Amino acid sequence: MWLIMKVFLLQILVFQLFGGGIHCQASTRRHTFVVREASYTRLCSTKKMLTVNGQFPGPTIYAMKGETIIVDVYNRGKENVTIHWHGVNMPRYPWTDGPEYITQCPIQPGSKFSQKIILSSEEGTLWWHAHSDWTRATVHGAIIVYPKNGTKYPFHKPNAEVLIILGQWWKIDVNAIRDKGLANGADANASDSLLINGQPGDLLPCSKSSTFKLTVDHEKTYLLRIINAALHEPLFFSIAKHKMTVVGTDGSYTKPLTQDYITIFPGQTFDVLLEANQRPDHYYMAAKTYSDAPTGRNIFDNTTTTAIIQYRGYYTPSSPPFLPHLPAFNDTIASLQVMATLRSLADVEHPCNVPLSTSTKLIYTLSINSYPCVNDSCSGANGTRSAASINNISFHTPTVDILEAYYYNINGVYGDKFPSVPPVVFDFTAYYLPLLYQLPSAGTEVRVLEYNSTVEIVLQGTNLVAGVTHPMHLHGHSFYVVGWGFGNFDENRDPLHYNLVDPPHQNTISVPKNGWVAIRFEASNPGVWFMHCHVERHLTWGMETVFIVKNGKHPEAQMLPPPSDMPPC
Ligand SMILES: *[C@@H]1O[C@H](CO)[C@@H](O)[C@H](O)[C@H]1NC(C)=O
Ligand SMILES: *[C@@H]1O[C@H](CO)[C@@H](O)[C@H](O)[C@H]1NC(C)=O
Ligand SMILES: *[C@@H]1O[C@H](CO)[C@@H](O)[C@H](O)[C@H]1NC(C)=O
Ligand SMILES: *[C@@H]1O[C@H](CO)[C@@H](O)[C@H](O)[C@H]1NC(C)=O
Ligand SMILES: *[C@@H]1O[C@H](CO)[C@@H](O)[C@H](O)[C@H]1NC(C)=O
Ligand SMILES: *[C@@H]1O[C@H](CO)[C@@H](O)[C@H](O)[C@H]1NC(C)=O
Ligand SMILES: *[C@@H]1O[C@H](CO)[C@@H](O)[C@H](O)[C@H]1NC(C)=O
Ligand SMILES: *[C@@H]1O[C@H](CO)[C@@H](O)[C@H](O)[C@H]1NC(C)=O
Ligand SMILES: *[C@@H]1O[C@H](CO)[C@@H](O)[C@H](O)[C@H]1NC(C)=O
Ligand SMILES: [Cu+2]
Repeated sequence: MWLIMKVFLLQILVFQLFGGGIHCQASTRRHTFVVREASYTRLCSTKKMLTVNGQFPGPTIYAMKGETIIVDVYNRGKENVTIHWHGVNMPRYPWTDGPEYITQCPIQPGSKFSQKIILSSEEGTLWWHAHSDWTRATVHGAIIVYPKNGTKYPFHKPNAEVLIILGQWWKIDVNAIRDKGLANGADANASDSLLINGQPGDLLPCSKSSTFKLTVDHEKTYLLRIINAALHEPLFFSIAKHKMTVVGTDGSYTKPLTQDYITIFPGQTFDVLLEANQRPDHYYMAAKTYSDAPTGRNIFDNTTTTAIIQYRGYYTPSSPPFLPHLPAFNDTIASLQVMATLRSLADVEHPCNVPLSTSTKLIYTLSINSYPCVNDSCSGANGTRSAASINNISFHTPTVDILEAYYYNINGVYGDKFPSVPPVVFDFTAYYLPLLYQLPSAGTEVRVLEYNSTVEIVLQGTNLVAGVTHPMHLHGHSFYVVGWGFGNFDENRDPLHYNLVDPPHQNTISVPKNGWVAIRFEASNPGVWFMHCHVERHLTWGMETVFIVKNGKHPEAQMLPPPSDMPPC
């Protein structure tokens, strides 16, 4: 009798837990993110670091195209934090996009913010990360967006899917490194190792048993969802004796592109198909840094991180496993190979909507800069303090977020005079440049865009201080990459060679060292949207700016009202 009673009670409980839940699970999914400290051991030493739910890399969010997900973010750490959904366009809802002091004030220790992730046209691999100081080194994870019910991948369904998150590991607290760099004006110290799924791999000390292993079956196909979550380093990635076929990037499908290696810049994602079609054995997948700064100013992590692909079956494995060939650390041409050949799918189900003409043309220069220090006492180049700018404005982060300042008409937080062209036109990529140009001006200027304007931005690298590559990331809009080249953009000649047929659709694009990239998008998402270099130290130095996209006339073309629990400043 007692037993029957218990079973009966249990049934009621089960009914409430699952039966009750189904109703709301159909349209929304809800996650809990608890940001808190946890101890992690890598490279023979242990440190405390911020994590989400004690996981590193953090939890994966699974979704279907077009869904809205709610994440209840609890800050149980000791520092301010914000979370950004990287590559999610958040239509009409910048409120929970995440960049600190741009769209919100930080979630302070002990408080909570319920964030919406509003998916629309994105499909593929995206990710989420902290968007406050350098916390994203450890606070990040994947967002996987599956095709809607009734639609499928534009390629043969893989036998399995594997997440590959690339990262960087410092033995000490990353924010201590950031603070020290800010204090003495120096470039940050290189990390102690690169990571694949949180692990340095067995070429590094104390890492053998924890190396990430992927077991594969011969003749099966695997979809690798690769994310570069490293703070600073562009990465070459390859798999020994296997080809990879790129089928998507940044939450958008591409024409299949078969490669021996890919270069993945910070912030970017790639979906690649791996066919396990080699002799059953053990093979390394490996990643190492691409770094092209001038000799003497080239501080980068020179380690190689590995994981193992292990065929199932009975055989005597090669020892050690085969290591893939990766380009030389400074091979700029190799680093651009995928970018040079990547094309969007541009078919009936995945149309290419690149604006064929543009109403707003902007030219933005990306520069490393320097501020003089008394008696050349700083630790940057020639005793200066390192800085960075867009159109010579080194962004000064306000203490009230720009979104609320805009929405509530709070004066004095930002100006709307961001220049649409460089204030001084010079030979941007010349070998020798006047030292006078190295000094930036500082400010909190935004560029206001009319609703539905068609925008072209030419991102022009300069050779000030050090011409290096800059992976530029735009919030709120994915863009089409219509052209790129080395040297200075030529407004008469270069547009003739634009790809307006099947340009890739991305949210992060690397502007080559001493070169340029042209992107186009329709400013159809009203709100406040950050654009910045995804090399974290360049962001810290000021290589960032903001777009305000105005409301359109129709109510459906206007920003939605804020949630009631916006974190206070
Ligand atoms: C999608 O289809 C699956 C199985 O066919 C079903 O379980 C699920 O509820 C559907 N999801 C939505 C959002 O319609
Ligand atoms: C950076 O590295 C140098 C040399 O190894 C070391 O002396 C310095 O303390 C490091 N700085 C930080 C912030 O770790
Ligand atoms: C990187 O490391 C390798 C061996 O570990 C060394 O031979 C090479 O000189 C290093 N390169 C740079 C640019 O530091
Ligand atoms: C790359 O670095 C090596 C030294 O490590 C140097 O000899 C070579 O010229 C560099 N290549 C380029 C393209 O800068
Ligand atoms: C700068 O150098 C001069 C001459 O050596 C010295 O007199 C002065 O105190 C220094 N200033 C600072 C701020 O260190
Ligand atoms: C940037 O602005 C500063 C301060 O006004 C000026 O000294 C510098 O020459 C400018 N540089 C460029 C490249 O416009
Ligand atoms: C936005 O622009 C497109 C053309 O690019 C046009 O078809 C559409 O009607 C416009 N939408 C609104 C709301 O103005
Ligand atoms: C450092 O100073 C020297 C001498 O004035 C100059 O030639 C060089 O370009 C400077 N380097 C940087 C990065 O400013
Ligand atoms: C945390 O955020 C609040 C609100 O913006 C701010 O007043 C405070 O200075 C921040 N704390 C730190 C350590 O930055
Ligand atoms: Cu940069």
